[in-house]
Amino acid sequence: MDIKFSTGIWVFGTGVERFAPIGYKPAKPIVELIDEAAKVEDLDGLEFHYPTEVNEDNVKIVKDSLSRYNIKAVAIAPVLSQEAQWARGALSALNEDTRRRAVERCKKAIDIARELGAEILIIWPGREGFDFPFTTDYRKLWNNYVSSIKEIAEYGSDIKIALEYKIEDPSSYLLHGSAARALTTILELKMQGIKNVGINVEFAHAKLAKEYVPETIVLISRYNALYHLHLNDIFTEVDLDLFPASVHLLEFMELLYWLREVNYNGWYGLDLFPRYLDAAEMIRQSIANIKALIKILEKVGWEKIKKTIDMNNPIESQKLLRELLGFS
Ligand SMILES: [Mn+2]
Repeated sequence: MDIKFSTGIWVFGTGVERFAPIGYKPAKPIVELIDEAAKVEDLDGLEFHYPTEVNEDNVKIVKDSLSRYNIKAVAIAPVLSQEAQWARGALSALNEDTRRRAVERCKKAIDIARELGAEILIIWPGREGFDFPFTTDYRKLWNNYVSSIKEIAEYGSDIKIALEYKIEDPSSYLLHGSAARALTTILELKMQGIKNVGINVEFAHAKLAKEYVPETIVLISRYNALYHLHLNDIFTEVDLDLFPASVHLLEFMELLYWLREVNYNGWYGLDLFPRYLDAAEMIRQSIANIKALIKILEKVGWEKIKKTIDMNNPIESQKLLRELLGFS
């Protein structure tokens, strides 16, 4: 299996979090971050936020720097959550000026994506929802959100618009809490002839939605909507972007099996939060985890795994689990 790995340039950031408000590491210029990323073997692509990481002023330098290292720009993610102006929503904002600003930001992010040759626009609808009961006309909220996505998808008809669902945080309640909820927007727009909206599945966000990620991948693939992946892991409720497969090992193995089975040929994106760890080393170990699991799957044999699944027999599947763990 030939896998292309990407990561967010934000992974090389300072590590600012709720309980470390100034971070753990010094801030560095974007070009230095790309220099660091280039040192990671097997990393073929990078993802950027617009306008905080890449913007009209630095896009040329970023482009030069990427081409010098032969790194591909994979995705641009417009900042729609981490600023006070989006406190009461961005693409779904009930305030029309705010909503217009959010849509315009996404269009500018698409321009940047085109300039860098990135094929994906990641929309993380982290403020598309509400915070308190009895405050919101949910009809207006959904109408605004879906028409914003429609306008963005029409503007970027050559770009894949990938919705990254999450159940809550930073807003208290989010419209796209699960894959199925994101699919309602995708299918509604499909019925209107818009075919470039899909999903970026973040492993930890799927776990927060109580999904079993291998099945989620299959559901999304039914609608040709699996556009991108943000691989990581999580213990229970707090989204700290841990090493992929470091907690949900067997689920991760089955996920990798099903990604192959649905012929996913997109990027294996890594959305990690190294905090006090060295970012390059966390990415290296994450890639090594995934590669090792694929090696195990190959060793046990894709055909054998398929046959076991097709038996639909829980007893036989336990034997397979032990074989995958090296106990047979
Ligand atoms: Mn993510």
